[in-house]
Amino acid sequence: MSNHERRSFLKRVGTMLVALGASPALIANTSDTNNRTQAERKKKKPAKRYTEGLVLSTWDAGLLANAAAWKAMEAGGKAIDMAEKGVNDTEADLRNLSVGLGGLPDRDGHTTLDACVMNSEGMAGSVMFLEHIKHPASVARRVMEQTPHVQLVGEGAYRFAIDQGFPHDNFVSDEAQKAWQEWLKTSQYKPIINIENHDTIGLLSMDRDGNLAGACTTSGLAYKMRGRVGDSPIIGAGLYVDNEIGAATSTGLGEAVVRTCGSFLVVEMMRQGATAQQACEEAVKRIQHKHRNIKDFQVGFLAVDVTGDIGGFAIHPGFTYALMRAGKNELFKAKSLM
Ligand code: SD4
Repeated sequence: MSNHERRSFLKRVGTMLVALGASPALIANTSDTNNRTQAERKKKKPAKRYTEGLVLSTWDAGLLANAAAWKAMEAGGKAIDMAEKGVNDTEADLRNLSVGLGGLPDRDGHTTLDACVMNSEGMAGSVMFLEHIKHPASVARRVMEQTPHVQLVGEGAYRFAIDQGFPHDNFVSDEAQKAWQEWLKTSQYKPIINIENHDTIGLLSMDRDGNLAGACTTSGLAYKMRGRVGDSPIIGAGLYVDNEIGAATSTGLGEAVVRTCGSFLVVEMMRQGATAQQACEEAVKRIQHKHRNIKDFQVGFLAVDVTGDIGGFAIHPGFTYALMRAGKNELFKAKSLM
């Protein structure tokens, strides 16, 4: 929005408030706040960007994903290439029960995949409820780069993938099918923290130009209802990247993250001055505030800001994350609320 457009927008809001009978104090406050934020923004020195390369990703599988992302960077890749190649590595691991075609199925026995990506320009792509395609994150990238849309779902996403040259894959994981058969005996839906349902990969990448991108990919909650979509492919929930501020991703019970726009919230907190760690903690606290049953589910957030400062926080202990920078790739245990 240009200054002129902003001024006329504020004028219109003011007129609207008058029409609605708002008090002069409220009207003054609206434009005051705006002026103040603008002045503050002008005063604030631009943060010094981290330009040595960084990859931050969820859970233990993040170590291998980070290494793949780093390799992509060494090969001249940008942040978005790092993000895609990193999570492709996890998607290709058919033993992973939470990501890719090896993931645990829905109640009807079908593995359905969700993924999204965001690049440094703030562009986004996402696929949901996608079947028989090995690399949903790469399809999400094609949605971002080859279509005017952000999200494609189910049959449409599948057809798009096939049109784009992705092969149909009939892989069925024996392990996942066995687990589903076992589950069918009781058909009880009860997410178990950290064990049964959580290994989604959310990966945040920073290239040597200091630009940010991210990807998130999952088979979603085990034994979910057919058609259920979680946070992972939802821009602002499972992933959010703002190259001026930072990036965030989430894992855990997607419904809780969607309800609170989790990753967007983390990035917005950083915009308001919170550190990456404080922002992750605030987002978990927001989930706590909005849910009565947080002892029954897990959510974890990761964040990085443009200076390379990182944060990670979860509801329960047990959330691990992998951080690679300066060529060193390490696994950490996130702090938690409980
Ligand atoms: C979902 N957030 O579909 C995902 C699940 C998850 O590791 O994180 N699994 O709700």
